[in-house]
Amino acid sequence: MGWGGNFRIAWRTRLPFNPHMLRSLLRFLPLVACAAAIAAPPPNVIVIMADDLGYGDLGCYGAKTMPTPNLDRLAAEGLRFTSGYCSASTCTPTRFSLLTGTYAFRQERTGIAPPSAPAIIKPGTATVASLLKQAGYRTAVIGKWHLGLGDPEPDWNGVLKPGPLEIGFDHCFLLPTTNDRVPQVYVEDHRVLNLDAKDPLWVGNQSPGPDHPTGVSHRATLKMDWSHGHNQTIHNGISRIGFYTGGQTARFRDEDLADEWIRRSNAWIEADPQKPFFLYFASHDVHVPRIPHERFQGATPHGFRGDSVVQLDWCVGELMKTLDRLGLSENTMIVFCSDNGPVLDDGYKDGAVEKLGDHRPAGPFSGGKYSVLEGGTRTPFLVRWPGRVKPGVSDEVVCTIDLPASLAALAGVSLPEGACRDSFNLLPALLGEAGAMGRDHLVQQDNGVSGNFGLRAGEWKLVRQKKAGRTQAVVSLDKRPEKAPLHALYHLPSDPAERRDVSAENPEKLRELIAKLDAVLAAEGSR
Ligand code: NG6
Ligand code: CA
Repeated sequence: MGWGGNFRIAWRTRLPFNPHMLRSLLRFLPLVACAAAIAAPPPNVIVIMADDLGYGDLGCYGAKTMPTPNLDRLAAEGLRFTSGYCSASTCTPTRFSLLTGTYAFRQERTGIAPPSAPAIIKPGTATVASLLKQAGYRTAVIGKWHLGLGDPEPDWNGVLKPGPLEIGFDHCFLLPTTNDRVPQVYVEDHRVLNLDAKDPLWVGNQSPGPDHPTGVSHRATLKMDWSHGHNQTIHNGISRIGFYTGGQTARFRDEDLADEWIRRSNAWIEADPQKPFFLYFASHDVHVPRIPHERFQGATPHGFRGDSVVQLDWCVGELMKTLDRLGLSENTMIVFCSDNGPVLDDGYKDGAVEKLGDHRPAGPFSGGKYSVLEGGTRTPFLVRWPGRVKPGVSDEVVCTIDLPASLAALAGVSLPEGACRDSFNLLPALLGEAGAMGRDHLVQQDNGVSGNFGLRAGEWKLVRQKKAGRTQAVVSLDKRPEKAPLHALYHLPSDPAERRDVSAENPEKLRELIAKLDAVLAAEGSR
């Protein structure tokens, strides 16, 4: 399937109306209908990526005390995947793979990016954005980037290049890193927005001087206390990772991030709703520091972590409203996913641990953010396209890394040689077509530094620790007290929580999966 540029030009051409034309049109209606079916305009695509959202965090995935009506509606009107994954259990590697379609462990320095990281995806790399742009789409990324800017480092007061615009996006409006890291400014296209040249922005990893207030020196003044790390420069009463000074007119308030990104997304969609578009909406919810807008504070019994889920749900609802208002809902494919599994205390004392109650952020799974157990990467995954996708639930294995190949297929673009090396075209499975299959295997990585891996293959899951004897889920939701062996094998249908290592009973399966994992890790690509 696919729609070429010519169709789109024909589709956009408006003919002057007259009665003679109407008569001819009626006479040839069957033919016209047939042609219209062939020349259906390519769908718009919105990929909404949540941050640190777990499998169990939404109503449609079983949460009882997180009101998520908009996401539940999205699920009810689309396909809800029970084996939808991101490719890593931290942000930067998942986002790298979402865009490039290549496993992050294949490229150096794709772990969590520091504030002054250079652009991690090199200009010229084929990405989901460049492929759709090639098919005639307008392309934008709005939200959290966390894939580095500039080369060899960001020029905060100058032109921030390379970045998204050099890998296929026409427009970007970004939080450059992640909001617990400095600086709290927006980057629009190639520049920091609202920067006053008389007050340059300085960003560094050493304190600029002994008088510079930090989360340590001014701890009593903070509006949210830190629990580990996150105790350097203070902005908006919250201390962060890293140091910065200046750029006062450019700084945002954490409470306003979601509103601003929705405003910007709506404006960008509305600017040219006739042309097909691809929007990558990268929410910061529910990453730390969790500072939802005042109107969402207290929305759940779970403190700011729960309230941030509600804010995220509001964002999804606003995007859906915009599509409805512009008459675009029917022909827009929305993919909703997360960048890694859940975490409770990720460096701030925001009540996530104390106010958890009976809520299970990772649903039935073990582990969470930073872990290669299922909770680290098995996350909410929804696809809605009313004109095309029949509502339902799918148990097929799909992953965010498959979006480049699948969306390229949707737009009728072929992948360049050597590009998107681990991205499978799963379009039929993503659209819920009868008999369509998902992946038969998927490698799950953590931040990429520890060298732990998971391999999901059918009903089986192999977990490989870099070193035997380490606890399985470092800093994770349910840090396991037991020491993990080098390899463990789990049978997911009977043991979704990966508690019973069945490798002794299944030596052949174990050998097969170890060999498969080794082969994927050693190969140039797995597509
Ligand atoms: C860790 C941070 C954590 C979070 C994570 C990145 C500390 C102690 N922990 O290093 O708070 O920022 O990096 O999260 O600093 S991610 O979702 O963007 O990958
Ligand atoms: Ca994340």
